[in-house]
Amino acid sequence: MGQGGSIFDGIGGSAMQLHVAMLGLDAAGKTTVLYRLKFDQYINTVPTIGFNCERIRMTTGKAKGTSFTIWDVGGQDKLRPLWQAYTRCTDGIVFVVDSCDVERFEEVKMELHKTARFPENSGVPILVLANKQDLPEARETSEIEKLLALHELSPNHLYHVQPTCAIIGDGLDEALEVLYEMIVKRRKLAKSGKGKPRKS
Ligand SMILES: Nc1nc2c(ncn2[C@@H]2O[C@H](COP(=O)(O)OP(=O)(O)OP(=O)(O)O)[C@@H](O)[C@H]2O)c(=O)[nH]1
Ligand SMILES: [Mg+2]
Repeated sequence: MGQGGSIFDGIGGSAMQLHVAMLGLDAAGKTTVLYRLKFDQYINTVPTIGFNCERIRMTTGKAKGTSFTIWDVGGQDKLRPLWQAYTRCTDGIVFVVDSCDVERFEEVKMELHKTARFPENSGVPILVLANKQDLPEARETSEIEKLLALHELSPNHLYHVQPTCAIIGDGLDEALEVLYEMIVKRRKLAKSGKGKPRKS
């Protein structure tokens, strides 16, 4: 959860500190996303064994001034049992998907729903990055949303699917803006004690 103070500090304001776990199968593009956001350039990656962590400060839009601390966790199957530890007490989950890797969509779906079902992740907003949209065989976001059965997520999860290309950074700023909005919406709903709509 955000560092310091009550979880409601900064609602509608500009100085929130948000913690986000970035998950997804190996080679989906998580580390490329992280370094693109942090350094505003393409950085060649190697498979992550363990995790990378960077703080990204938003400089434009509604989220201006907000800092996202993003934990990018290795996606190889032997590392996936670690995911649960990184999603504990996060404000949001970013799930990166290789939009071309059709053979593994079923595996992505299983891992995503497993993560969403952890009791500590109940109601945590989920941002799906439909990455590698620069490649001709990339599936569209509407198809990915359907194949991952996002409508089957518990109704208390806000979610959004964003098309991205981490190599050049397309869609990433917009994605964080939507994540910010979902987190703010969740907090406002929690504060008012009202039910939670499912889509951003
Ligand atoms: N064409 C294309 N390639 C991408 C994109 N994003 C990442 N890649 C490539 O995909 C490969 C894997 O990227 P990584 O960022 O290392 O993947 P990862 O999800 O961190 O993988 P693990 O650390 O093993 O979990 C690299 O060769 C990247 O250059 C993209 O948007 N388009
Ligand atoms: Mg990585």
